[in-house]
Amino acid sequence: MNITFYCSRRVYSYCVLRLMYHKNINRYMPSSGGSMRQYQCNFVHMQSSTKETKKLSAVSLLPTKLKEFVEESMQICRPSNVHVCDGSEVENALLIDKLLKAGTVVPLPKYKNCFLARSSIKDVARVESRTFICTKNRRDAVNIPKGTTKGIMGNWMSLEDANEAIKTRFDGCMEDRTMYVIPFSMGPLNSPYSKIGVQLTDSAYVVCSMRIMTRMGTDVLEKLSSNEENCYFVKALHSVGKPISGLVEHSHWPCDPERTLILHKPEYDEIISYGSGYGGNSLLGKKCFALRIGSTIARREGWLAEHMLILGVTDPKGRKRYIVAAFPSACGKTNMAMMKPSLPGYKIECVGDDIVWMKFDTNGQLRAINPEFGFFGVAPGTSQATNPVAMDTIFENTIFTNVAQTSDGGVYWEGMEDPAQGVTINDWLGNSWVKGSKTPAAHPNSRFCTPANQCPIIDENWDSPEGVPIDAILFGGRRPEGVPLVYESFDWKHGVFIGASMKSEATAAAEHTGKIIMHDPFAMRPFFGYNFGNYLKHWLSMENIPNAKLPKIYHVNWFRKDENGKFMWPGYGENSRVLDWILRRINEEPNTANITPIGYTPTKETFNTFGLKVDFDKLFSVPKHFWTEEAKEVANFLYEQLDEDLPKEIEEQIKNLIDRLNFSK
Ligand code: GTP
Ligand code: SPV
Ligand code: MN
Repeated sequence: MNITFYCSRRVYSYCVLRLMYHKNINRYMPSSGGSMRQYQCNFVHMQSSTKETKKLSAVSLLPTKLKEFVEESMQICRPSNVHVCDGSEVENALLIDKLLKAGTVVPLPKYKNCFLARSSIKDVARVESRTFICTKNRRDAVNIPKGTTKGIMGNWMSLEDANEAIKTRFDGCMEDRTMYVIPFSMGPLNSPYSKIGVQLTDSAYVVCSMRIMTRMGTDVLEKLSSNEENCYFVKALHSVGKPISGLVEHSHWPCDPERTLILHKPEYDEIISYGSGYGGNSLLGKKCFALRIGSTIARREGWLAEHMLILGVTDPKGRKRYIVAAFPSACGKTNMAMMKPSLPGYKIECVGDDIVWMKFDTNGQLRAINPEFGFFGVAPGTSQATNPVAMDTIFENTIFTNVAQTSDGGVYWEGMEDPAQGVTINDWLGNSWVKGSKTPAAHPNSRFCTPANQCPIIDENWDSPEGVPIDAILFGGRRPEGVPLVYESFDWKHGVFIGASMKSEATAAAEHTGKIIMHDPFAMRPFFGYNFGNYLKHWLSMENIPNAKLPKIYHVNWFRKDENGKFMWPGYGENSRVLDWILRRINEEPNTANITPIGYTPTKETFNTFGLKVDFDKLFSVPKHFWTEEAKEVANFLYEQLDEDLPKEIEEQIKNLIDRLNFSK
């Protein structure tokens, strides 16, 4: 039997193995490979000697369930080509070459294997208003607000409307394009915490980015086909889209902003994303899978999928702890995860910077994995002074998007050290730019996409299938006023209430404009996959897990400002002082806390401000007037948004807070 394969080299070897398995063949003779997508080999069939010549595509050899998904999607999207990705270096090089030719990326010769992509100006961030959870019943997807209040915790769409929207958008959208089949794993392939997904996309940029952000390629295919009876994967269909007019505005970055739609069907574990090639809209393993679909799976299976960093912190005595921290988008997760501690004797190691999957194990220990494989981090503000570890990570094998470019083949963004004399800058749109210009050099949501294992302080257990043990959970946000640097919850229920009460200034990570302070419970407002009331109940239910050792819960705020509008706290590496106090609390050191109406705050004696010029009392003050208003506002928000969905435990927490404030001085 003589067979021609249309695939790349690693998929080819995978195909050969599968074919041998299925056709009961136990010997084959490879003939030399042709071009990238054409391989031939002669199979020697031991049962019969009949020779047949067949053209076979890599798709037909995929595990049945995956083959069906690909074929159904091919019928709808009608691509001119299908490419099953193997994740190899060779494949990546070919795709980068294609992107270079199309002008989607340009090389950055100053660094090793780095590229710069410039997106369409209409496609620069997540679009929350066009992101929907699609379920049979609305209340499964979103909480139902009181009366005419507009719900802000995600959008719902009926399955019928979703299917109609998909039909009108995807029909023939990949004509003249290649459909890439990306098999990927969120989490180490051999971890019980991990899950597999397959993304179909018509964007080579997305393939190259998914290769950095996830464990992608043949190993995943092999895992899927090793257990065909239980071949489970999350289905993710993505197209950058084609405008109705047929006119593609930027040929190097096709998209359809007018009709962009990001849909999730948690009852089917499906993601369908149309019209955008940027970030969380298109790298579907990230927010769509690991958080929205992930949180619904987590609820079903009794674990947590959260918008959190994970770091390991070792104190001067050599005691190591792991903590997780939930801050809204562009509020400091990557920076904290890679912190260079200012306190002597401390060591920080990075496990993850954006997403955590965690579960109480049979011993009641909370364990966490980072489901991702890379960092998709905010570029502006990253410098040797603020995040030297990131600076040591990102100048190799990195795809930058929407940063500025320097004439010596490098990159530039706001906050970064100035380039050498004589070096000129082109802004993210490609126009010549000088310091002091009214417009920024880099887009505020410009990002680097870089492999996690390049981080010089990556934790030795970051890839470990059993995850790392978690001892503390932090919540935080950008709160210019009233909110102390750090406080600790009284107990688990109070901690859940603190998570529910989170607020933060809007950032450029999504389409919100202005510095309005928005509610962002658990830093998950844009990422809930199901009813926020049920999400709170799920968090509260962790108390009922037999022998669960519930970690302490904290709220932190690096962004409090003084009367002149200046940050009161230096932040970044100095945040290690907050960790120092948290570790004292975990280690149950005596006399470490003052009781305030909102929780425990540090005592002056046990919070290390040595060498810093900060006003401790101001930094930790809990102004009664501010907090009385805050409590009222939060109560109002929770009652109005959640109405019938508000858990009674949270209602009790609201009352307790108001009581404590009333009785306080
Ligand atoms: P996403 O990737 O969108 O989820 O963002 P993130 O939470 O990882 O935020 P990131 O660490 O990228 O920080 C976003 C911005 O906040 C950057 O411009 C940082 O320079 C700034 N930032 C981070 N930590 C601090 C801090 O401690 N103090 C101050 N003032 N700014 C900070
Ligand atoms: C965020 O917005 O929280 C991000 C960037 O981490 S994106 O991948 O676009 O969601
Ligand atoms: Mn994020």
